[in-house]
Amino acid sequence: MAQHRVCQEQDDCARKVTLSTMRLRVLPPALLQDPRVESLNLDRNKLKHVPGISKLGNLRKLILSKNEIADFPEEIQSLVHLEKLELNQNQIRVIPEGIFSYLPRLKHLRLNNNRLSALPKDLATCSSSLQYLNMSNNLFRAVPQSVLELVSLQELYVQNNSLRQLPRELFEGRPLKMFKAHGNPLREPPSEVCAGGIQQILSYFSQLQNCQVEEDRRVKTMFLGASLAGKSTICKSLKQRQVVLVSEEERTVGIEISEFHIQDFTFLFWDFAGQLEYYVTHHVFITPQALVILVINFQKYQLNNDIFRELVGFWINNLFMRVPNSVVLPVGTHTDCCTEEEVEEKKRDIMSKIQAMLEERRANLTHFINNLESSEESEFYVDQWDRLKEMQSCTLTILNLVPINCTDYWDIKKLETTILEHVKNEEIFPNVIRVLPPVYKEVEAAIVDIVQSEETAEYGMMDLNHLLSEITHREHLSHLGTELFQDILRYLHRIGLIIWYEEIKQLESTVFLRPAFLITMFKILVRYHLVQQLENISVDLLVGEHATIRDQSNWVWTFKSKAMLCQRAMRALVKHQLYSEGMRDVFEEMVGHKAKKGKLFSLLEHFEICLEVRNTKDLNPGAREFVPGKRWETTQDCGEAYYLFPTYLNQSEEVSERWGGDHPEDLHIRAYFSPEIPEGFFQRMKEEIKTCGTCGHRFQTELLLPKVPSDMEVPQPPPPAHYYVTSYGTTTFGPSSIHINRQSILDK
Ligand SMILES: Nc1nc2c(ncn2[C@@H]2O[C@H](COP(=O)(O)OP(=O)(O)OP(=O)(O)O)[C@@H](O)[C@H]2O)c(=O)[nH]1
Ligand SMILES: [Mg+2]
Repeated sequence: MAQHRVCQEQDDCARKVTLSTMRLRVLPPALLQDPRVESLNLDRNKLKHVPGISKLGNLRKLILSKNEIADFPEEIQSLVHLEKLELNQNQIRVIPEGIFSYLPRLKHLRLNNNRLSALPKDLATCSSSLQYLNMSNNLFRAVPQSVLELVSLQELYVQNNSLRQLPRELFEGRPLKMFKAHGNPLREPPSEVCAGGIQQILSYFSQLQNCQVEEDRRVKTMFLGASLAGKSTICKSLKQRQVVLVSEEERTVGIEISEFHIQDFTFLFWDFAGQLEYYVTHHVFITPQALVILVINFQKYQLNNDIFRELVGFWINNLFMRVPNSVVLPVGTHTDCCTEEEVEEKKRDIMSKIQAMLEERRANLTHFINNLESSEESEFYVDQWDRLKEMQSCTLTILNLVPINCTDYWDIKKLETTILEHVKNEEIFPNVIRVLPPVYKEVEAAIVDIVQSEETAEYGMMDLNHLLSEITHREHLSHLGTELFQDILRYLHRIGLIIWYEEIKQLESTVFLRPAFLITMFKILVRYHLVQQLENISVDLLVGEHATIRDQSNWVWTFKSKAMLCQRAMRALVKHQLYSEGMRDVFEEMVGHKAKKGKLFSLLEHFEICLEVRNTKDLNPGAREFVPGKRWETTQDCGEAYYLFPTYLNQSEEVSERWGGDHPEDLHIRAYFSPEIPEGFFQRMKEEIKTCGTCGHRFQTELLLPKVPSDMEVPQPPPPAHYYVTSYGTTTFGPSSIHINRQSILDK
């Protein structure tokens, strides 16, 4: 039956056979009768064994990916001409000795996504041929010796294993061009160094040579949770070693950063504001490998799902999205306002609901992975599949909830002891200890010194070269080269001590020595009561921006109704803040003017907090109604740059008035394009959407967006594209993707 689907090509006598996705459990006997086959693709079947494969002695390429192989097929040793072997996505635990020594031509070997913890010694016999090795997503605790002997390797993938150390030999004397190691508990070199690429790793090892290595024990600790939970109270009390009562009026604005030491551990506390308005900028600063202290007010907590979602579930979901492998310590505060029984009950309830969330996520991921795997067109979803698999491999570690009364120092002390116990536990925090060459610490100390110096401006923003020259003025660092300096900066950026966005063109030569300054900048524009801030702009400031009172009321109206701020309004808001905080000289650099974009705008756009809108009139709800299929007149560019803050788009009355209220069966899609709308996106959106990937329903969609008139002949749209929309997650359209937040599809 399978034979008619066998695609056989005669290509210069080389025979290729493709038998993918055919649910094969055994090899078709006919296949084994043709020893001329040189390329055999058997991926995505249900094979457990491949008896008889040795008959295909001319095979150069054998693909057995995504099957159910648990025992390595020993017959492969007979395939002496093999150049490419792919056994990824199986369940192989062991590869016996004496296979690879028969495969002297092997160039390409994929073993990723198995259960391997070791490789056979004789893999080294492929040393002159093997160029590509993928051993990612396995259980390796160390790089096998035989891999170190593969001197021809050009690409090596070891990500998502349990590696703690990478041997220096791995990077020396071989033409390695591509190396990936993320998702390992690396301490030597630390993963922040590995993320910098092969050059940075090499530089790290050369620095380590001939010097005393130092161990750095540092934990970035993020305090998350709703407002009034007690985050700042805990932070301050831990730091000051006494109960510090924060008043109810003293809400944290943005994020506050402080340093704290317990024994030889350094904690960088990031105290996040819990008020809703700040949530949009938090993601910029929520970084992996941190300890997350999730603070829950037990006085407010009730045993119902809504409260759970608000005080706990929301944050857990955020962590899933941003840093799915973090360690979370839930802390229940205000226990003095509850009875002992209540505390126990709430603790049990929270822990079991979090576990249920983890379980649901696991089940969802499995469900989506199975859907993709059984899809007829699964080859289109390789990227999504990889992403889902990666998500499946990492999950939050939830520590046991600690109930405390913040007004009692003994409870604060108890929390401190618990935190220390956890960070000392290598199973939970394998990354806390990092082995560093002394120069890393020296540069860090020099930077801390510069930050504290009176000559350094309050905002701590410095040009890259200026910073280097400041550092090299110090005698012991006078030989520091640019490259090593940048490597160390990259490391300090990743651990959160400084901020250097080298990937943003406009900011590549700017180092923020005080991350808090950026938070100050963000919170001027992303904060509660922004309307009042706009209304309170003084006449002097308005005059400075050549604006009138009428302009000001327009700004307020545009902001309230369209969530947009024009550049002058933003300048006035920022000016007020920076001038009052004595940072006048940095104003122009941050906000720019009509002709030049300021650094603040580059940042806000980079983190997708706002979007520049040039054609604001197009978004005017007063525009005449669009009739599908008809052309629509665009308006002229209005001159001044406007910025749209999607997070403030919460006034829906005007839209409801014109378009009617929302209906539960509406399909809600939020499409977010950055930097521009992908070519042909709307043409494709108007085509038939075939099937929902989750429920299997067929449905159609029509996008209510106008055609922009064009004088030129409009080319015919491409033939209908088929794509899937799943009930959550990201759906890919060509090179771009849209994220679907919520939808309800009825089969009509
Ligand atoms: N009785 C009692 N009061 C507490 C406890 N923990 C915190 N508080 C009080 O609760 C209020 C809020 O505490 P904060 O530490 O400011 O809360 P937060 O989580 O930092 O809030 P945001 O900064 O708005 O996100 C303060 O008035 C604290 O004194 C506690 O365990 N018992
Ligand atoms: Mg606070």
